Order: sequence, then C-alpha cells, then structure tokens
Amino acid sequence: MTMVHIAKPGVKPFARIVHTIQVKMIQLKRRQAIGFNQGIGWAFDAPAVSQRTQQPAHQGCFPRAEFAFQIKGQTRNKVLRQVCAECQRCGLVGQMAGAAHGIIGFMHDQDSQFDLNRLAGQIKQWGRELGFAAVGIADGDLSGAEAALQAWLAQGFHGEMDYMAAHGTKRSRPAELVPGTVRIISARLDYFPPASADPHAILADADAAYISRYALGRDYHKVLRNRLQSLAERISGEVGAHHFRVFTDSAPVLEVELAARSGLGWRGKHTLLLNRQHGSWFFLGEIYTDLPLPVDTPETNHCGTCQACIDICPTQAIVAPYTLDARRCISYLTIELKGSIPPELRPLLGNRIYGCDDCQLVCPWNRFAQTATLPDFEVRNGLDGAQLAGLFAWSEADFNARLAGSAIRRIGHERWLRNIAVALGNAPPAPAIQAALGAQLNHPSQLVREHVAWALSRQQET
Ligand code: B12
Ligand code: SF4
Ligand code: SF4
Repeated sequence: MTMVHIAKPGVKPFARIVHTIQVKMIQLKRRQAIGFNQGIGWAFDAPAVSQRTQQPAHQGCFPRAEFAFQIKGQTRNKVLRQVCAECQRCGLVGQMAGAAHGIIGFMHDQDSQFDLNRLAGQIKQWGRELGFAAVGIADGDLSGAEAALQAWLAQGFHGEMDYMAAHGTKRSRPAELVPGTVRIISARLDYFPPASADPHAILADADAAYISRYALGRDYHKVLRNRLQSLAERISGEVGAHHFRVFTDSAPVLEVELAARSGLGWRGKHTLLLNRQHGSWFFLGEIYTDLPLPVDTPETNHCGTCQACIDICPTQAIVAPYTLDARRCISYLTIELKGSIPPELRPLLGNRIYGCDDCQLVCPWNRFAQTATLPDFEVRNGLDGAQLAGLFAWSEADFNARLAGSAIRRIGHERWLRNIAVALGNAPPAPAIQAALGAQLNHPSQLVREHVAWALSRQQET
C-alpha cells in the first residue's frame, strides 16, 4: 500500500493511513468476501503487530478511532469495538489476538469524527424534510434489554407470535441481524389522524365500531419504509456507499428500546415510547448503518407515580409496569391471534374490533400529542365512526376493495367478521343486531360461526 504518500494538512500520517483503509475496506466489504491477510491485514494481524499499531496512535494521541471487525469462520458477523487499554481516550485497537483472518467494517479518526457530527445534524434535518417528527441515533448495545426480552418470552407472554421467539439473539444484537451495524438511526412518524371522530365518543357508543387510530388511514409499513429508504439514500449521496438496511415493524428489531436509547422519548409503563412534546401517537422505524455517527442522549422517564394506563386497560394486560402480557391485550386478540378469542375475554373487548388505544387515550402526555402531517394517515372509508352492523355486512369482495392499502386488510375477512361478531354480542340487545348475526350463522368458516353463535346467545341473555 502506498498510503504514506497521501498528505493532508494538519493530519498525522498515521491518521491518514487509517482513513485510507476505511475507504478501501468499505468497498471490499460490500462484496462480502475478504481475506484479512490480503495486503493490509498484516497491520492488525498478530499481537506483536497490533502492539506496533498502537504505538504511533498513543504518540499522536488519536482520539476515538474505532473499528468493526468480523472474524472469518469464527464468530461470524460479530462486531467488536475495543478501547485501547493504555490511554482510554485513544479508542484504537487494544488487542487483535486470534484475528488472523477477517474484515474491517470501518475506521475513523478525529478528522472524520468532525464530519460525522455534521452528518448527524444533516440526517436529522433531512428526516424532518421527509415528514418524520424526529430522528435520533443510538449504538447497538441492547445488552440491558436482552434478559428482559428472554424473561418475557419464557413467561409465554408472546402467545402465538412465534416470530418473537425466533431469530435467536438477532433481535437484541443488531449486528447479528445486519453484520457491520454500529449505529441505529431511529425515526418517529406521527399518525393520529387529523379531523377524526372523537375516540372517547366512539368507545362510548356500543353500536359503533372502534378501530385503532393507527389503522384508520393507509398502511404505515410502506409509508415509513419509503421515507427511511429515501433518508438512507440521501446519506449515501453525502458519504458515498455505506452499508445500511431499513426496517419498520418488519424484522427482529427491538424498536422501542432502540428509539429510547436514541433520545426519541422514554418507555411508558404501557411499554410504548412517548415523549413530552408529542405523546405516543407515532410509529417507529430504523436505519441500521455501519457509519460510526455520534449517539444521542436518552430522555429521562416522566411517568412518575402515574399508572393510569395500567388501571384503564380493559383486560388488565399490563401485568406490571413496563410488562405486557400480549395474550390479554386487545390488540393481540383482534389482530395477531388467528384462532378463537378466549370466551372469558370477549365481553371485555367492548366495541373494539381492530386494535385498542385505551392505554394511550388515558395517558396525560397525549394531551400534547401532534396529529399526523402526512395525508396518508387521513381517515379512509369513514372508518373512524362506522356502525358495527354496516361493517358486518361487508362481503369478502367489499372487504378487500374498501381496505386496499390499509393495515386492516392483513387480518382477512374471516377475522374481521370474528371481531365484529364479538362486538355485536357486546352491544345492547336489538332485533337489528340479532338479524345481522343470524344472517351469518351458516358462514362457511367454523371460526365465524362459533363467534356468531356466542354473540347471539349473549344478545339473548342480556
Ligand atoms: C409484538 C408487538 C406487539 C404485541 C406485543 C406488544 C408488546 N408491548 O410487547 C401486541 C400485538 C400486543 C402489540 C400491540 C400494540 N402495538 Co405493537 N409491536 C410489537 C412489536 C412487533 C414488537 C414489540 C416487542 O419487541 N415486544 C417484546 C417485549 C419483550 O418488548 P417490551 O414489552 O417492549 O419489553 C421491554 C420492556 O419490558 C423492558 N423492560 C422490562 N422491565 C423494565 C423495567 C423498566 C423500568 C423499563 C423502563 C423497561 C423495562 O425491557 C423489555 C425488552 O426490551 C413492535 C415493533 C418492533 N419490531 O419492535 C410493535 C410496536 C411496539 N407496536 C406499536 C403499536 C403502535 C402498538 C399498539 C398501540 C397498536 C394498537 N393501537 O393496537 C398496541 C399497544 C399495546 C401496548 N400497550 O404495547 C408501535 C409502538 C410505537 C410507540 N410509540 O412506541 C411499534 C414500535 C410498531 C412501530 N413500528 O411503530 N404490539
Ligand atoms: S392496547 Fe388496550 S388491551 Fe392492550 S395494553 Fe393497551 S389498554 Fe390494554
Ligand atoms: S399513562 Fe401514566 S404511567 Fe402510563 S405511560 Fe402515560 S404517564 Fe406513564
């Protein structure tokens, strides 16, 4: 390598060498196959050589250099960040024993750190231009959350959501999901639909259908994903190729935990993220990146002695502060659960036919919530105040056509009827409701028939 010939005023030769490696290795890494002993690997190879590497770093006082190192054939995809044991400020490689083969994910020096600070500011500005309410940056250290996640799974709180238990430790170790990841850029997008019917009034009207505020407009997955992709591409336009992937509710990612670490808010006792200026009516999405951006400071918790969300929950699903038994949550029962809704919980669902917002509606911080600014989240098909009987009469074709582009379509017509049947069963007895239920008594789906029969018997007993 001819790195010594690269000159830049004010930068020590060694720092410049490292910078040169950074550029070269990012290119190589994107091809996914690098022998670390090709050309430059020797520089960090054996302990003896690593000593030689540290030497000039100390002499030149080389602050906050870091790297991600992937060991071939061993701990694949494991990212190590080692801090120099000698001066603590330096941050350069402490030891590389046993690392004869591998790849460097990135390196940076004081000079590039300055640019990364500026880049972080730009990313937040670009995020706002793309419609995000805020953007924050965290490192990938979720070791504090891993045990809590495992305990939650061990208690079976995830119910039928097998995807929560799959993927090993990828959910709590970002670099196992996307090799080379050292930072997570989290973004939040407000969704509360402007000019929508008063949610409290709908909940109080047993003949009306309550649908979660997040699902009244367009499916958020695409809306967020497209914007995150645009943001990531804008970053690429600034720094050149960087390795990234975008997610929103689509992969084994601890979104709330990451967003909390990135300063976007604190985790409320209902387990969702909230913040003092915006409440909790927002979605989260992330960009996993190998850019060593400066991280943000987490916000402090402002729940205090309040436990309104725990007290209001219709099914007592928040079994302790910050712990949700999803199997009892109406959101799980109406959206995630594929089979029969446990009969003892059906009366508690009231008129909630898709998701539930009670723990957010009661939260005092939502007095400060902002409504959505994107037209995507405006109410479609009058879903904010529809009558149960009208929705129950939708054929499968109606369901598919009217809910095209909505998150609700994912549950399918069968579960839609199941949920509405339960709500009709909870409504005050009325001949019109009994007639609507009676019309579906011979529905081809056993799941629908069973819930209709339950609803009819409840209509008759009350
Ligand atoms: C599975 C899931 C569900 C499940 C389970 C919810 C849950 N709380 O786990 C069900 C179907 C019930 C659900 C419901 C809803 N969900 Co949901 N859900 C998810 C999903 C896919 C994973 C969540 C998860 O990891 N759960 C696992 C458990 C272990 O995580 P946890 O409860 O957060 O546990 C942590 C805490 O317990 C913490 N902890 C433990 N002890 C202690 C102690 C203290 C002091 C503290 C501070 C923390 C703490 O450590 C644990 C590990 O991190 C995320 C998207 C994602 N990929 O992250 C969306 C997500 C959390 N859901 C979201 C939404 C909007 C909802 C609903 C509001 C939808 C609705 N209106 O019906 C409800 C709200 C219900 C509620 N109160 O949580 C949003 C939340 C946005 C926000 N503002 O926070 C997310 C982030 C999706 C998104 N991309 O926007 N959801
Ligand atoms: S969404 Fe509803 S059921 Fe689920 S925890 Fe919140 S209040 Fe309880
Ligand atoms: S209702 Fe109270 S306890 Fe629950 S999240 Fe809001 S402030 Fe925290």
